[in-house]
Amino acid sequence: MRIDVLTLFPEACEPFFDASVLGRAREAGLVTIECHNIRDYTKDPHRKVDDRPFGGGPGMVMMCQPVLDAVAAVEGLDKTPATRVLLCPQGERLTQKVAAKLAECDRLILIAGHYEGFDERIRLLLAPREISIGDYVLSGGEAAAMVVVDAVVRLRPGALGHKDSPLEESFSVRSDGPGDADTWLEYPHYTRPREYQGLSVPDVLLSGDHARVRAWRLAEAKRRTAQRRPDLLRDETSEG
Ligand code: 6GU
Repeated sequence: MRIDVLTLFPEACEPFFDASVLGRAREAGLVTIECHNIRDYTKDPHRKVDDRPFGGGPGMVMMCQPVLDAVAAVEGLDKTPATRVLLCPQGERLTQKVAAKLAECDRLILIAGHYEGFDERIRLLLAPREISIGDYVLSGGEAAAMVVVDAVVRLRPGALGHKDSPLEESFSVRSDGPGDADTWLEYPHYTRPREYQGLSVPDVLLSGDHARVRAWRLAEAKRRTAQRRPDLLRDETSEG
């Protein structure tokens, strides 16, 4: 898989892509991640990438030319057709299902904006998939791009050491999950020591009885989901 990230702040993204699971996936050749500075593609003598909005109002708007030329140039670096993703608060909410869909792509181009937003013609000309990571405002799309890359790459075969681990987690798509969401929150975990400040590990986890352990974990996952995220138990088709 190849991922190109277009941003005004590649230096903010690069260290994140070098660490942990992502860093190992890159070293293992499972994914190629390249960051590109949109400012490198401006034709403006002052290297401008943003301008004031027509009609007035606060903030600045990302201009068409630098973004569109950057996308064209970066797409041309590799003949594999790319799925274009624009990070913006108006986009579709990132969920595990969306991440799983993106993880099926051979190539992604993520476009992270800054300032008030993108000139609307960028949307019209690129017809990108638009993704938001939640209902809050970030100063720019960089953090969102990092979130998307992390959520996607860890789903690629071989990215996690233990083959089954993505399936066991919260928000993973599971056949035994509730409704269309197919998700439970994760059950509680314990590691050594058996007792810490008077708090003991539940006996069932020390029993060596794998069937009992599985049943306990499933019951705990359901209990947590009902308590903390009842919205996940609702069938998606019944939502307004
Ligand atoms: Cl993708 N961008 C910005 N600027 N803010 C956000 C977001 C993206 N997702 C949630 N908030």
